[in-house]
Amino acid sequence: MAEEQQQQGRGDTSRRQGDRYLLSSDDIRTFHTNGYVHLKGVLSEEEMCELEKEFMAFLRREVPVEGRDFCDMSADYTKPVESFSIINIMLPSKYNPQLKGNIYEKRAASISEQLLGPDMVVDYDQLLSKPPNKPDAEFKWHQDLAYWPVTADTRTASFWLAIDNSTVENGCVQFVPGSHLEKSLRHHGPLHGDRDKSHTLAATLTTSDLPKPAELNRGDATVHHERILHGSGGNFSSDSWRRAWVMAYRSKTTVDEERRMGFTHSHNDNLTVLNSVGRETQVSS
Ligand SMILES: O=C(O)CCC(=O)C(=O)O
Repeated sequence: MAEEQQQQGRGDTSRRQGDRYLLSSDDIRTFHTNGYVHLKGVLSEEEMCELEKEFMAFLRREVPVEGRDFCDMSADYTKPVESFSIINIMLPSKYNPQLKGNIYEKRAASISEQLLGPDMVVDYDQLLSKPPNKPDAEFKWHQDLAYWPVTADTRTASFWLAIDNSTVENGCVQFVPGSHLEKSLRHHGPLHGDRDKSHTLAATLTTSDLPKPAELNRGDATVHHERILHGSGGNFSSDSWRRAWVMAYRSKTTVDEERRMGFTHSHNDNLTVLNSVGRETQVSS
């Protein structure tokens, strides 16, 4: 324990050990108790610069991305690309396979293993950007599991890596601590009435839900549980982007099960499978 405190006191360079990032027992406890944990300095500035170059190639549309995998999570599919408020790029490492095995992926693998065990593999990745001056760039409250099909093992470590400093002003993610412990998923409805019009699902908060903003510095990451309620507000900053690189680790068995159903997390997937919220709603009603 004294050693952990020393490590934290020294800052985070000592927690990065080659491809690994060392968690403290406190980090592990926080993830399981609150449903998310904030990890400082998961990547160095030099490592961030390399990743940012790849990120920008997608934003400049130099890497072709198919159909709905380039979309706006705050709007329906008819909104013109030039005015997107939450630019969402699904599966960057499918569209640029050279991204596979990057340093972020490796550190995230080591963190997932410490949190959830040795059988975790990458399920999907995603790039999310809110340009400045986008008050409508709201990512609606949701639980990730509501988006996914029913599988036997739901364990997930979802990483959200800050490419820019992320603040309440530019629309950082907010989590409702402890909400992952509820027995059933909340009710989620399609934001635009129909999943064919937009991929986005939305849940509503109750007065007893107390969201906590996760303000991160560039290179920090949060890791969250598949059932935690989270969302984010608009970007009210006049000059700051809010870019994030998301990566989700799930068990190999679960990823194999999803793929057998034809579910890849692409927004071009044919949604014939019942998602988890549909199943839990049916079971509980
Ligand atoms: O970036 C956001 O605002 C939301 C991201 C999110 O929902 C997620 O990473 O699961």
